Amino acid sequence: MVVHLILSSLVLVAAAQKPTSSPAHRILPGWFPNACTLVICGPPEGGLKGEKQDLPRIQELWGPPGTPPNPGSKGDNNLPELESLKTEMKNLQVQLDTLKSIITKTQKVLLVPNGVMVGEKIFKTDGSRGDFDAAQANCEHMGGTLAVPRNAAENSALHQIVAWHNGRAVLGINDRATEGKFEDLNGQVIEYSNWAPGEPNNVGNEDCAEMHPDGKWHDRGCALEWLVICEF
Ligand SMILES: [Ca+2]
Ligand SMILES: [Ca+2]
Repeated sequence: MVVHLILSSLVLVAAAQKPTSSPAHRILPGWFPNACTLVICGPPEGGLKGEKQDLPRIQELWGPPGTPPNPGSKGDNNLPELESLKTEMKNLQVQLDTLKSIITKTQKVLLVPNGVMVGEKIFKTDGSRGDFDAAQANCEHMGGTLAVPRNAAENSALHQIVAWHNGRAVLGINDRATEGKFEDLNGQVIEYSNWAPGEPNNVGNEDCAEMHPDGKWHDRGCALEWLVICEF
């Protein structure tokens, strides 16, 4: 009799837990509310989606497994466009720098009207005077350098300013390093000169140069005082 009662109870419990077609959210008799069920599924027949069918495409783009993409692979299709953008940005930066330079020069010419423009260079003076080192320091303070004519046109432009002042102006050249070799302020031997006849003669150790009102150059001692003309 006891055995019969136990078997009957098991049959009732099993019947209560039999799955039905009822909605999943319905709490079935004998189930615990808020309990969880773990469902483990095997891979679908034919493999996971994108596993096998996408492999050739991936290998086409990136090469065989275990190898990094190379510059010639189809995965680098964006590289030429990227390089093109970089080049374009560099060109824009150059144009911007040029524009800034022109604006800066224009502002300086407006601030100091006693200037002459020749090519992309501007010679100007604020009327100050000084020896070679003071003149260079003054020009640097204004954002320029001491005037150095590089060709006949520049010499003519500088000559105009010197003639207006009817004086002598110091040039941004000297032969302090090597006697007889006149260099610009960057240490480069000058390629253009307009020395007066018999100059430079280094009389009494003359290592600097001045422009006379006739536009000709003379070497002179660097401690003399001249009209300061800067170039920008
Ligand atoms: Ca000399
Ligand atoms: Ca001389």
